[in-house]
Amino acid sequence: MFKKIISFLLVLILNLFLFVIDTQAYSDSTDTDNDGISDYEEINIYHTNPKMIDTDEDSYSDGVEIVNGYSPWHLDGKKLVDVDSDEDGLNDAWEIKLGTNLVNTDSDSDGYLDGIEILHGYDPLSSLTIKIKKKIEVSLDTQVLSYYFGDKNLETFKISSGVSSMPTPKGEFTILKKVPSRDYGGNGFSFYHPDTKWNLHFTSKRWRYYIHGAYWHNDFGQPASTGCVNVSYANMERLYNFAEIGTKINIF
Ligand SMILES: [Ca+2]
Ligand SMILES: [Ca+2]
Ligand SMILES: [Ca+2]
Ligand SMILES: [Ca+2]
Repeated sequence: MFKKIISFLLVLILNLFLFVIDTQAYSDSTDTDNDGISDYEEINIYHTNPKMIDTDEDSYSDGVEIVNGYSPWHLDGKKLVDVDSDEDGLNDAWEIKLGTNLVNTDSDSDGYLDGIEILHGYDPLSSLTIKIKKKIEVSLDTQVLSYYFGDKNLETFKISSGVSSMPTPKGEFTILKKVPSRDYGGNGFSFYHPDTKWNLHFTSKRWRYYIHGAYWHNDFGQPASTGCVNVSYANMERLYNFAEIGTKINIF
């Protein structure tokens, strides 16, 4: 009888212990340093110091940096999209959005780097070789482009489509070709934009249309092109690297 009571008590204590661990790990919203980011998120997602309001000591708190898209542990005002803390080919902003680990190069331990998995369209959180769909959406009404990995929105920004006399075609397209650099205009045209970087060719209906970088204007948010979708250089390089031949584009 005595043995039974002891073992019952032991099981009870063990369960209580596990419950405490569980609660601390999954529902702790404590914010010890009061910087707007919970201890749990600081430790498990952002890898900042939960006891220090300003981990990189650049005078901006961890919370303010994260909300505004800056890295809380890289100095010099570096944006999260411009740092790759674990050098796995996936920037910190996308790691956070995708739920991968920004200090572990291979979040699902399947032997493939997080960045390589995104590049080829595989799930960086599962070792199963199921393809994840990539998708680009362009709204001509709002002059906004968004792109997605599965249902996760990676980036959304303003673009310039064709002016009313030379509109960008609407419809469902796929990327036919990736062209690192090409010239636009020249002989017989009223403009010339040589060495334009990051060109995604999506249709040859009537003309050859691309989504491409544009360095000769900064009018994003309003139509300004001769039919292509213009994207700032700051945004186009990441989109170009992300997109694959066959990636769907929806222009509406
Ligand atoms: Ca905190
Ligand atoms: Ca800081
Ligand atoms: Ca990673
Ligand atoms: Ca992996």
